[in-house]
Amino acid sequence: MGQDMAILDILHFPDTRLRNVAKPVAQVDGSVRQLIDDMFETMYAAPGIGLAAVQVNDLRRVIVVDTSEDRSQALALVNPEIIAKQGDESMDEGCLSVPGVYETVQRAAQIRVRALDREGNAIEKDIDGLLAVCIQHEIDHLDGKLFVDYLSNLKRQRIRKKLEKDARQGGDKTQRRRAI
Ligand code: GNR
Ligand code: NI
Repeated sequence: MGQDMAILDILHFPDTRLRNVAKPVAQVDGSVRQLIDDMFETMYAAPGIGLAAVQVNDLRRVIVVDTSEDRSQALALVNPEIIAKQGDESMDEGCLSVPGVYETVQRAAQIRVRALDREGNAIEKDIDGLLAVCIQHEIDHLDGKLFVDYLSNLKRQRIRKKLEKDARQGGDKTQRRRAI
């Protein structure tokens, strides 16, 4: 019965579908687990350290992350919520939906996250470092927000023009690098 995994197409800024706000998942069923598995395959293939369902044009509140070097820390979060945050952290960020662009963004340094896992169990975790930054970046995607929204209008406009040019030239050429 198990369906094969699939690599999904990732939307690129300034695609307006990246501005959609995802809807809560009512039940973690087989179709949600299939989405999670496809998202992991897509994220690892890219390669990236996180992926939100909105990036593959699915409007369910689902994210996957793995900031390990050896793909040993896979974490899927359904309906993730940040219930507490503390401190500030500046990090260079990239995004699979904004290929080839890396800019510094300031976010909370430590977060407490509440979510459902792949089995539908409620979990709560204290998280810091790169994983905390990544989860904040992914939850932003579920709310239609991109890391370029934290930059100046001028910078964002330059990035938009560059990506529109890349798209015209049929370029996915900048994407094959881990966006960290
Ligand atoms: O692969 C990714 N790397 C990354 C680096 C710093 C901060 C956030 C990220 S997430 C990004 C993958 C992605 O676009 N997820 O939405
Ligand atoms: Ni992203």
